[in-house]
Amino acid sequence: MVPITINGRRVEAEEGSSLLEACENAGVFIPKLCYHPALESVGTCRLCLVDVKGMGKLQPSCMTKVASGLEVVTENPEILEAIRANLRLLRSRHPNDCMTCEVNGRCQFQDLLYRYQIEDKYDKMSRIERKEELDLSSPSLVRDMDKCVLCGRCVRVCASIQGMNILAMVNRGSVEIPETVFELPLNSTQCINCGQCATVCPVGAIIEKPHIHDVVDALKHKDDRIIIASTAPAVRVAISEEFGLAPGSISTGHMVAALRKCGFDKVFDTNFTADLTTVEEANEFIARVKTGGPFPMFTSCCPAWINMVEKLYPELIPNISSCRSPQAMMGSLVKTFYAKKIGVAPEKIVLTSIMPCTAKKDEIQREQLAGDTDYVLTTRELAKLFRLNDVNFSSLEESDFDSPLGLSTGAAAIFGATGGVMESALRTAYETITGKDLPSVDLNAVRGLEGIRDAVVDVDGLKVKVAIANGGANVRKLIEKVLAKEADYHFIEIMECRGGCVGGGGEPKSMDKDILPKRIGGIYKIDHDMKMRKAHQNPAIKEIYEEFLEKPNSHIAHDLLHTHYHS
Ligand code: HC1
Ligand code: SF4
Repeated sequence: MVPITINGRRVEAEEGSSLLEACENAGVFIPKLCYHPALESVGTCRLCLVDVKGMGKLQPSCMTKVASGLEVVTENPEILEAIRANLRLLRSRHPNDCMTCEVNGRCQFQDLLYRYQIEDKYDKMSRIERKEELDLSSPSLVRDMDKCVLCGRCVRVCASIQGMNILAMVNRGSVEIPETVFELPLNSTQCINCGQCATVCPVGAIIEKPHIHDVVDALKHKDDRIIIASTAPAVRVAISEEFGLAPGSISTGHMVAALRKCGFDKVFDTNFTADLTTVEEANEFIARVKTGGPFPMFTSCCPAWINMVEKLYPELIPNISSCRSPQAMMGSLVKTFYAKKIGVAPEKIVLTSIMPCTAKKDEIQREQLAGDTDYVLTTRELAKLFRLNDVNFSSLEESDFDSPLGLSTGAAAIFGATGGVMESALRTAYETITGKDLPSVDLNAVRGLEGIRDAVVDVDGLKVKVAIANGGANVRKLIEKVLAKEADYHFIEIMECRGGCVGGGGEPKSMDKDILPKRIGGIYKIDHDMKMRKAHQNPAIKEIYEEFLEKPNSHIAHDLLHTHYHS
């Protein structure tokens, strides 16, 4: 740490870190649009300008490094005028439909316009004068480049974190906007629908394809239909941030209560089917061990990963576990097992899945799964639904999930964090193979936030080599190694988003650089505090096998819980 002066106040800051971070750590507001803590800084929006003594003209603080003795001013008339001029320019090309925009009230640009009082007399555009075509082609995302503020965050996240390079800045008159290759509709590119571009977008230029309006409509006009929600492992933690709670806080009971308040007839838990996935997947792995492969076996629950394999690495299709994702298993069980159990036609059930993920919107439209899950709301959309219903989130009395698809173990909770699907599968595979209790339930070797991790797990003398990758660019690195035969793993967990589902493309937008470890902390706490921490011990899972599914990998289990892939 070195001493610097910010607005006449002496503070300590980390040498070599950015001045922007030093100012924010000191509680000094810095306006910004192109800066994002997860991305490399580029200094293009010219909003984070500061006056550094001895440096002449104003400097972008995101690109200026902290050095001992630096004297910085963040507010003076010259800085203010420069910021306002840059905002006015952006404002002049921005549409005027904030009132009905999907990110109204959650927009970093809107906040800045308000803070700096940039009036609309500079507005030259209305919705009628659309400049760029609205891209509705993707099942997961909507691109409205009229709303783009040219920050380039989507381009950087897609290239450097996801390793996909779907978007690039191209010239459009006097400005550069993010475009797809050959300006193709998003769905005609190799986009994997991960939605990371939407999570870093400071405005509404890239958003999840909204299902919220359909869900609101279904809840309003129920008729004789049963409206069901099912919630993913990662949502119960991240939803807290939308209601002012500390990142990492666990809101399971409040979330369930809020869903009931919105009018859902039943609230099921995707964690239940995460346990089911574990049992099916562990048994599939054991079967592969017995029959010699093919190895490595890859997990299959991340739909962006499935998209990546089908589009870029089709030769790996035989290696992907045939298990449907927990979301898809819930869909098929609700429309078969549950519909039968309550004596209702499947068409009379509307199932909404609440996911931290945009690719899950794509997944429900896959040919084999179509019709099972009706809608997918992201965590962001869920928060919007709660606000629309005047839910006073934290003051609600906590509620529990409904049975029979609502009971889960700690092993399901950790599906929401990178390494969790692997850890859960290993807990079950170990005990199924050896018939013995695991020496320790916590398999710390597979936890962490590094992009690629590996471990050797001793299963009664059988050395199982496992690997875990999170974040598309890391995934691609690991896959290239596997394809080059430089790695001989037996089992690999893949999550396309950094941190796993807690960092999904549908999660609340966050400018907290430690957001992933905070959310992951909440996920492991849920597991740690549970009595049942192994999927195969879940009594509701045992029951559904006895009553309906017979045994893991049975014929009916294959029909309802497994799937196939195509290039
Ligand atoms: Fe995930 Fe999964 S853990 S994919 O990360 O296997 O989205 O949370 O719901 O389906 O259960 C996401 C999270 C989620 C599935 C489960
Ligand atoms: Fe890139 Fe993912 Fe956005 Fe597609 S969804 S453009 S792959 S960041």
